[in-house]
Amino acid sequence: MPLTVTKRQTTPFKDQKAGTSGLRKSTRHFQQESYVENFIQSFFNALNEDIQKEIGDNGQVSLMVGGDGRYFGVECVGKILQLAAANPRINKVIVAQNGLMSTPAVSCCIRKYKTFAGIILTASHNPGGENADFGIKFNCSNGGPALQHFTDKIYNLSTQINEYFVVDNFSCDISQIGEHNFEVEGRKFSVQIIDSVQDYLELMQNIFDFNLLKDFFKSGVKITVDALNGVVGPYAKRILCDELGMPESEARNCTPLPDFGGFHPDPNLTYAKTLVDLMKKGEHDFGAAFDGDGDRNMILGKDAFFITPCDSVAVLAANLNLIPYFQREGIKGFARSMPTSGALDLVAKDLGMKCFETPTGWKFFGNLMDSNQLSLCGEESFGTGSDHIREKDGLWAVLAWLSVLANKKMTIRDILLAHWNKYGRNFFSRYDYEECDSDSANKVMKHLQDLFAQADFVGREFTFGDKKFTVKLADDFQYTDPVDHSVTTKQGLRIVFTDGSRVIFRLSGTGSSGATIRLYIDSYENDSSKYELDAQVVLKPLIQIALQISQLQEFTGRNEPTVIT
Ligand code: VG1
Ligand code: CO
Repeated sequence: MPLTVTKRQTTPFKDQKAGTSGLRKSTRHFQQESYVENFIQSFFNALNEDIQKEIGDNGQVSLMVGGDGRYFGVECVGKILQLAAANPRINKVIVAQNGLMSTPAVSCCIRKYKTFAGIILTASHNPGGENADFGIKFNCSNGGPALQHFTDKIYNLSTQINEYFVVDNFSCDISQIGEHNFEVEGRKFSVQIIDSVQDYLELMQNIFDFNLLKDFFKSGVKITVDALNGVVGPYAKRILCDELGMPESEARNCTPLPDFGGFHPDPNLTYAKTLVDLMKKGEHDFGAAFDGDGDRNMILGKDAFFITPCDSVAVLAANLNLIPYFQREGIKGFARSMPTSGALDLVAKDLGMKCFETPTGWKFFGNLMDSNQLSLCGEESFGTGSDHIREKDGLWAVLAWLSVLANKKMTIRDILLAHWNKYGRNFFSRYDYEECDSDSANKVMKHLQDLFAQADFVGREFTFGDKKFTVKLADDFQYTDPVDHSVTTKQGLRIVFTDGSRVIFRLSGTGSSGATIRLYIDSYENDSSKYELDAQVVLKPLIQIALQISQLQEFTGRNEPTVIT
């Protein structure tokens, strides 16, 4: 049957505005008629302008499409193919086999196959399924998340859209690797199905010393991972089991499922509890969990010794020279998101390197990497990564940690103790108050802004028990990108005290309903007798003062956070 383009009338949705990382809504919301079509067509309309600018009148480009396997993903790939086939500016779409591709693998493949852009079908660490969340995220030709000016453009176009173009009878079997060729109204269009696990494996082989890692696995060390039924499972099995020799039985929940088997695929101490409980038994030396789309990681040592993501990136920074990729490429600089603790800054200072402080969200690291100023970066939200791609990378972080362990021949706990003894320890915790009602969450933020505006707030003293804190700075974090000079405002209300301790309040930009308030607490300690204390005990005065200043409990009626990290 000949393939022809149909123009279809539509009316705009008013809510297609991307948050911290793409558009996230309930699956049912995405399933509304024309919802996906409108959003993808708006993306194509924005993209076509860029193609015109960069390649000219007859320019055609290719597109990468993958997703984390959650419910509605395969159906959505089908819709994207029908719309892409109708767009004369796109001559090829590369899709991972069965549409399954981790976020880091999409970034890797955009760079490897040199596609003009990419679409990732994921709501990342949000639960999946018919009654949970779905998400769509756009990436650029550098492999990184689209920048604000581009997502703003898509949003503006989505508020005015009145038509989209589809090839109704277009279909393609995405389970078979290979190239499928089509002709749409006399124009050639192809769909290439790739094995992204192989592509990602090759990238990792180029970064790490696989022989060293194989020997490490043979040495008797017990390693286990839990993919929470997210998309990283097949990558973990192939790399850790087939290549490096980890027993299959240690690759837990490694089959991607549309509802993640009921897990909330967020690798933290609350939602990855089964791994935490397993590690507490003391039978394993190393445990790691990943989120739904495989860009986050949580790393635990023996007896569930927890490495905060802030410490994780700092320890890796101090040991990067052990990894072949960095021996070859050199170390260009470091970066962390503003709420992430200052542990990384201390290593940077020691090495004489720069450490950038960016707003929350991986998209802010891309320009720094593209301009050769950044090699390693991290976020407190279990994100660690390097300039090998332009997304955070959970499995990369695991291989980086295993490389450090294989070289140092020390336990995770001893590595951390040695690190704190050299640099001091940044105690860090994050309290998440999920699904607060939006009005009360806004009231908390407004209350803080009003306080910050008072002339005498700086200098004010707060006490809890015998601890006294004096406000040194209170502001709404703002960032000027050193490369493109774009300014991003309202990135978190922070109070910095005279001793360097910080408390930060932010509203999450990845939720699909209500509001999540995040409270971040960071405090530096260089009294070595305190390094092994529990962070919750050490930070208690600061946490109580943060709650007192913000009146968070009074405004929201919430006495306890949903998640403590
Ligand atoms: C959260 C994290 C942020 C992370 C983002 C995307 O955003 O705090 O650090 O980059 O999720 O991660 P927010 O706005 O909810 O605080 V993922 O794994 O969802 O792509
Ligand atoms: Co994620």
